[in-house]
Formats: sequence, C-alpha cells, structure tokens
Amino acid sequence: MAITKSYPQSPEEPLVSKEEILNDFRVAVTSRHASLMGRKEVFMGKAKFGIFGDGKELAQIAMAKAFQIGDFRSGYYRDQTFMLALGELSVQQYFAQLYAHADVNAEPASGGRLMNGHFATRSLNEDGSWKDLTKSYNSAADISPTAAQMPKLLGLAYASKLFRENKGLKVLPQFSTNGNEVAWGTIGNASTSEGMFFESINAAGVMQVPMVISIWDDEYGISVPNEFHTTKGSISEVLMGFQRNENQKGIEILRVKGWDYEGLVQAFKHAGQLARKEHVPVLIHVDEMTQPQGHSTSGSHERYKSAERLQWEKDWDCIGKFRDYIISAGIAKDEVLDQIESEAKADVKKQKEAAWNTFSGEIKNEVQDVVSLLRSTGEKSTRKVVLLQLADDLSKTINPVRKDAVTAVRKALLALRLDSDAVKGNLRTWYKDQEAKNFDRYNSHLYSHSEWAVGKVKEIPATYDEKSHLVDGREILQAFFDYTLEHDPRFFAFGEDVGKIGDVNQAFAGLQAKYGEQRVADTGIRECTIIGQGIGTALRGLRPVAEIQYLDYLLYGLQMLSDDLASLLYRTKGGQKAPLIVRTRGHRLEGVWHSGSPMGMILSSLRGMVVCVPRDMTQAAGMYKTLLDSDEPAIMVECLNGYRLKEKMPTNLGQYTVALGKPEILRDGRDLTIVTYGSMCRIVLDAAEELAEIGISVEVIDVQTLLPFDTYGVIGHSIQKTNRVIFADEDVPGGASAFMLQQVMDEQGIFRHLDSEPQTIAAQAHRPAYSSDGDYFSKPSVDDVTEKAYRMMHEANPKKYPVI
Ligand SMILES: Cc1ncc(C[n+]2csc(CCOP(=O)(O)OP(=O)(O)O)c2C)c(N)n1
Ligand SMILES: [Mg+2]
Repeated sequence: MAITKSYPQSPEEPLVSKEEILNDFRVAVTSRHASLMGRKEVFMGKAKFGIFGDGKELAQIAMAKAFQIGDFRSGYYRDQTFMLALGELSVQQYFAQLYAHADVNAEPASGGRLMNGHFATRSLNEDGSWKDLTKSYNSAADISPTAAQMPKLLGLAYASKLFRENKGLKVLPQFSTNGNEVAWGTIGNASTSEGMFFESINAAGVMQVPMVISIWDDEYGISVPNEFHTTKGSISEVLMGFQRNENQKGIEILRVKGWDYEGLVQAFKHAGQLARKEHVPVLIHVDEMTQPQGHSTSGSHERYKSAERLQWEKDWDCIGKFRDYIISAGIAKDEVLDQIESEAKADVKKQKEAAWNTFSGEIKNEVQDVVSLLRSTGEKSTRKVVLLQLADDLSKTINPVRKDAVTAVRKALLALRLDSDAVKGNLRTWYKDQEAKNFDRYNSHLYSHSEWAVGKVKEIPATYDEKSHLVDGREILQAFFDYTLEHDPRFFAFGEDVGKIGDVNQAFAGLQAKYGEQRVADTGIRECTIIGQGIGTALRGLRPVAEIQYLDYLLYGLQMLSDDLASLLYRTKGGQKAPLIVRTRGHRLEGVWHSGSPMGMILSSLRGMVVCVPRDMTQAAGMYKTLLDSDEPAIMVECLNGYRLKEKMPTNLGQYTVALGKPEILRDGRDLTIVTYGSMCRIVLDAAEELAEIGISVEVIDVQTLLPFDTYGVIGHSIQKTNRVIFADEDVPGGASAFMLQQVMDEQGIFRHLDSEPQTIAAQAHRPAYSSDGDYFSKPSVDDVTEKAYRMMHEANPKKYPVI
C-alpha cells in the first residue's frame, strides 16, 4: 500500500467499552444474517431483486459511532449496517423494503417504491411540514445511479457552513445547531470513476465544508476490478494532490482497512471531529473490503473472481477478523460470540417472517376477497364459467401480488360487459375502491400535497402607480432579489458569476456587496454540483436559487435534477422535500449553445418539478415569489433576450405572485387561438398584429408554466370560442409544442370544438445557426407564425383568404 496515514491515537484510553464491542458484534452479525437471508428470499421468488451490505459491516459500525444527532448521510445501497447501527432501520423494515411493502408504516424509506438497499429517514410530518432535523439522525433518500449521492452531499455539508457563518439563519433553530452537523457520504470504489465524484471532491476542497466521504473499496465494481477503474489502482493515492497541508487548505485523506476494527473506529472518530469542529472535508478510503455473496442477486462472483481472490475474501472477511480481534484482546470467548450470533440469527429470522406475514397477509386478504367476489358474481352471471376459472386461477397463484387480484377483476369486468349492473356492481365497487388505494400506494406524491403546494399560493396581482417607470427587465429582478434577500433569511443564490458581478445579466448586481458571500455566491464551473449544492441545502430547510448560466448547460445538471430532485417527494412518498429553485435563461439569442429551448427535454425528464417559462421579468419575479411561498422544486427559464427590454416597475415587488398553472390571455381574438410562452410571446403578438391588419383575429395565450399546465382550462375555453388552435414555441418539432397539444387534447376535450386540424409551430430540428440570419432561418419568425395562421384560415375559407 503506497500511503498509510496515521491519525491521533490514544492507546491508554480505550476507544470503545467491552459492552459496546459486543453490541457492535451483535449488529454486525445481525446485518450479515439479514444479507444471507435476503438473498435466499429472492431465490425463493419472494422478492424480485436483492443487493446487500455483507462485507462492509465493520466500517459502517465505526461510522455510526461518529455520526451524531442532526448529522446527514448521503450514501448508497451497501449501507444497511450503518442504518441498523443507528437504529434508523429495523430488520423488519429492511425485509419490508425487499418485498416492496407499499406502506410507509412498514417501509418508511420509500413506502415500497424503491428496491432494497435505498435508505432514507423521514424529514417531514404527514402534512408536509418540516420536523426538527436537529433532533434526529438524518439520511437523504438514496438513488441508484452510481456516484449521484455525491453532489447533494456537497449541499448537505454546505448548509452547515451557511448555518454557522450566516448569523441571519439563527432564526431557524430546527434545522441546525450552529452548523455543527457533518454530512457523511459513502460510495463504492468503482463509482469514484464517475465525473460527479471528482467534481464533488474538488468543490468540497475549495469550499471547505464539513463532509466526510467514505469509499467502500472491495476492489470490484460488479465484475470489473480496480485496475480498470482507477489510475494507479488506488483512489486515495490518486487523490493525494487534494491532501491539505500546513500552508494549503484541502482535504484530509485517511486510509484504513475494512477489517481493522480499532483502525476504523479511530479513523471515523477523528474524521468526525475534524469535520465538525473545523469544517474540513475528510476522505476515508476503506480498502480490503469483501463481498461474500457477490454484487447482487443478479449473478455470482465465481464467474469473474479467481479462486485465490475468493479465498482471500473468506480469510479477510471483516466479521471473521472482528471475532479474532475480540478473542485475542480477551474481550469474549468463542462461546459468547456464538451465542450472540445464534440469537441474532434467530432474531433476523423472526423479523423477516414478521415482515413477510404483514406484507403477504394484506395481499392474501385482497386475493381472498376477489376470489369470493368472482365466485359469487359468477353464480349470478351469464359468464359463470369464465369467472369461476378466473377465481380458480387466482386462488392457486403462489406468492400472489396485488396485480394478480386486480387484473382478475378487470378481466372479469370485461367479460361481464353485457351483464347488468346488479350482477357486476360489487366487483365494480371493489375495483373503484382499490383504484383509489393503489393510486395512493403507487402514484401519489409526484407533486406536493401540502398546504404549500403551488396551486394553493394566493394570487396577488402586481400593482403600479403614477411613479412606476419603465426600466430594463433585469432591474425588476434585481429589485425583487434585493427585497427577498432582505426579508427572507432562508433565501440565497449561487452559481457561476452570480457573486461578484451579480450574474452575467446583472440581476444580482451589487447584492453580494450588500448581503454578503453567504447570500449571493460565486461557484466554480460545475453545473452538476451546483444542482447538488441546491438540493442538499434545500433538504435542510433553506431556500436556494441555484443558477445555471445558460439553459443549454442544464444538461450537465439534468441527471441530478431528474434522478434525484424531481423524484424526491415521490420516491419517499412524502418523506422528504427539497424546494430548490433552479434559475436559468434560455430561448432565442445567438448560436448553437446560447439559444436553445429544449423544453421537451425538461418536460420529459423533470416530472415532479414545476417548470416556469415567464415571458418577461415582471412575470418571473411574481413566479419566484409564488415558488418561495410554496414547497415545490422548480426550474425558471428566463428569456435570454429580455433583460434589457423595458418593463414597468411594479410597486409591490416581492409581494405580488403569479398563479402557476394559469395561462394568461395576452390578446383577445375570434378566429384562431395561438398558445405559446417565453420569448415567443412577443413574436406571436407581432404576428397577431400583422394578421389583424388582414382581417384575421387571433387570441394569444401565454401558458406561463408548462408544469403545472393550464389547470384552469383557459385554453379549452378559448378554443370553444375560436374553434381553431396553433401551439407555438421554439423547441424542436415534437417537443413542448406537442406536449401542449397533447395536454389540451387529453385533459380539456377540445376535439369536438375544432373546425380545423390543430397545428404546431416549432423551430427547425437542428440547433440554431449563429447570428441574426441564423436565428431567422432556424427559429420560428413572425413571418412563419403569420403564414401558418393564414394557411389555416385559407383552408377554412379559400375565397376570403386566397393562397399567398
Ligand atoms: C450511472 C450508473 N451506471 C451503472 C450502474 C450499474 N451499477 C450498479 S452498481 C455498479 C457497480 C458499482 O461498484 P462500486 O462502486 O465499487 O460499489 P460496490 O457495488 O462494489 O459496493 C454498477 C456498474 C448504475 N447503477 N449507475
Ligand atoms: Mg466495489
């Protein structure tokens, strides 16, 4: 091993008492037996997939010792022992997740929505309000993509820095005790090859945040050994340039073996103290770990590990080594350890059975209800044979799941289509009942259900007086941010060039000087971790605005937004929220990478977030206010070409709101409705003016938000009047214009009101070419909109509107 690091030790003062060591042994073997039995459950067909924490037990027990109330974890699927050691997971809950028990009382991390090995604590009360996070052990909700736990880890740690350094946050005692909380991360050795790992490590070193990141190194990432993952085959060795020294800040890097109980306890204790006290990031490379059962239930490691390696893993198994240590240190004899182990094993078995009985019991009851309903309905119906067959098949299903009962009922209802309501009424009622229950089990919580849902924020119109003068759009945002920084201590903003110059379009100009670096901050060029910084701080009760300089660069952060933020409320079934606002600017300006409008991409990947597309900065400021009064995560796409356009300064900035999901009619018309948003509003309004001159009356609607989409039915109402509609934007064809059409067709039943085929206007399928002509030939112009509308009218009345 190239680096061995020493950390302060005090041999005369025992780190851990005898009782604690024996308890640690109990936790370790409990966890191990949970892994062993978990794998068997999958092979018996009682669960679909399993991934376990065997081989990583000892380090996690050490980490749990250093983890304090108020701290946060952001880790991955191997961390069951840590969660068990903290008491934040019971073996029964562990198995409930393995079986996918769709009930938060049985499976509090995700209500059965996530595969096993995805851990989370619940930060929210049932009504969506925050709990006191300083009184609990906290674990951010895990996600599966490797290394994606890293960016939000940075944010969780950054929050401590803000809580410690920003005195204005003392008014929020339920989220922090003077920034003493450490954010603890875990990651597998192979996953450190991901870019977001390096981005997070670098940012942590720059920002000096209290984060302890542990690498569980078992030499493999599924079948691929370290030599294919990591330069020099050792992550701590390659990271040595980050090591802090007397003259330079950086990261404290420790290395310790996964079977070395004392070494682990010392390393984690030291790391925790350093991070907590001095806000220094620490990396602990825990190597020589094993995987007794291989990677997961999907395959066996005998296929790719040599006999020699497999033998080594047996010899260096951390629990075996722990046992040797306990015996050689004279703490306990073999018999005592055997006794502990057999008790632990029996306990795991008991809890596993309890989990299975509660999970399968519920389903068995549903199945029995359906079998008897099918039989009793069959007796009365003309389709007796079919129904009795369905009942028979269902009653014989081994390990039935909920779907088996529901699908039998749906098939029965189809078979009974000609039977009377009296015959099939009971089956129908059962199905309707279950539909509501299953919606709650599997589909709820994509958006907030709380009193702070965006739809519940009171609409307050902007006001103006005779002194309201025309200013650049960016000045409206600047005044809004100024007001909000003054009045809302939770609010802060960061991003590339946001701090000193107040963003590239100067909506924060002068505000860092006025409110300090904790409120308006520059970051490195690292979109992925800018998003993570936002998610982590929002998870801890703050209200960050994370800026992505141009919409086109959102792609770097999109994975975090999609996998983590957008799915957070859903995948925890209301257990966690992170009301982050992502601020960016897009639509038309200049060239391939500064004028994108990939709204379809956003819509497809960010369900669970609010998507605001304001046409100007007045609307944007009102939307920001609505979002800050709500508890939902959002993305705000400001118009890139709008910062210097003149708008009238409202008198109630920081107070007025914009109702989200409520389109605004910008121009009344009779012949045709054009629905649009963002920078296209002005283009469509200009086209409407041109069309008015030739006698075509166009109603122009700005949707304002794409998610939620027209929850007020404004567009359908307009189409009932005009009977014609075009959806226009500057995304690619089939992007957000197609989304708007689908929404109005499916949700507002407009088909019967249409006299013309509904149409879309979009940009060319390629990226926009550079400069004014590039824009004209790439993006929809006033001419394009006018002609498309005219052609629609020509088809309706060729005499009045001849071919042009
Ligand atoms: C982004 C992404 N790529 C690939 C995978 C599939 N995958 C799951 S675990 C894994 C190996 C991870 O190995 P390591 O980080 O060493 O953790 P270990 O499982 O060994 O503890 C891979 C490739 C994934 N989950 N996410
Ligand atoms: Mg590994």
